[in-house]
Amino acid sequence: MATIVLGVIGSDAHVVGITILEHALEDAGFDVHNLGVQTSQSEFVDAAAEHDADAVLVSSLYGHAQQDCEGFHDELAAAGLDPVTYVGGNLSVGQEEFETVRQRFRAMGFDRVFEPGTQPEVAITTLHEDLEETASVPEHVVVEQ
Ligand code: B12
Repeated sequence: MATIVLGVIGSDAHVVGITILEHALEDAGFDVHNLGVQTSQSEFVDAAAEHDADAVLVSSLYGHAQQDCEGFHDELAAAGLDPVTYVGGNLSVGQEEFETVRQRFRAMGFDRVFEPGTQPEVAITTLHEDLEETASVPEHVVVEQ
């Protein structure tokens, strides 16, 4: 099963969303390394290298996501890493159109940019698609060969 590194970037201390994501991803069978809140770019990069992460999920709620994520993909590349990268939470300040926000973070290198309030199931389904894995099959389901 795929390995996921996740955390809340910068000085952001909003812990609830990332904790829910951690448990949902673990329940879905992913190998999850939650770096928690107030995680620096270099801590993300070091953890991604240490755990050979397939995907890195960045959360930001407090309105400074753009500044905190600037140069993040350069740091990953400098470490020779190219994981799938997602960012989500509450990525802007004010009433900005989400499509504008999405384009900005896509231009920064994120593979996917998630709207405020994205449910964990959406992240799980998308990870399965992006990592080209089949969803885990419950034990009682007989799979015909
Ligand atoms: C609780 C809360 C706090 C608590 C946090 C306690 C804690 N340790 O967690 C306290 C009181 C400390 C706090 C402080 C601040 N907060 Co606050 N806070 C909130 C509040 C009310 C709820 C956040 C929450 O827990 N939501 C519940 C969880 C389950 O939802 P979630 O975090 O959105 O996560 C879900 C999804 O978004 C998604 N998700 C999240 N990240 C990611 C990442 C990926 C990759 C994916 C796929 C999905 C995903 O998955 C989760 C599960 O569904 C929100 C308002 C709101 N209603 O959202 C404001 C809010 C986030 N806070 C805000 C602000 C401004 C602050 C402060 C800067 C205020 C201040 N001036 O001091 C500080 C920042 C302090 C810091 N260093 O971080 C603003 C941010 C504004 C913005 N972005 O434009 C908000 C939106 C309030 C507002 N309307 O103004 N806050």
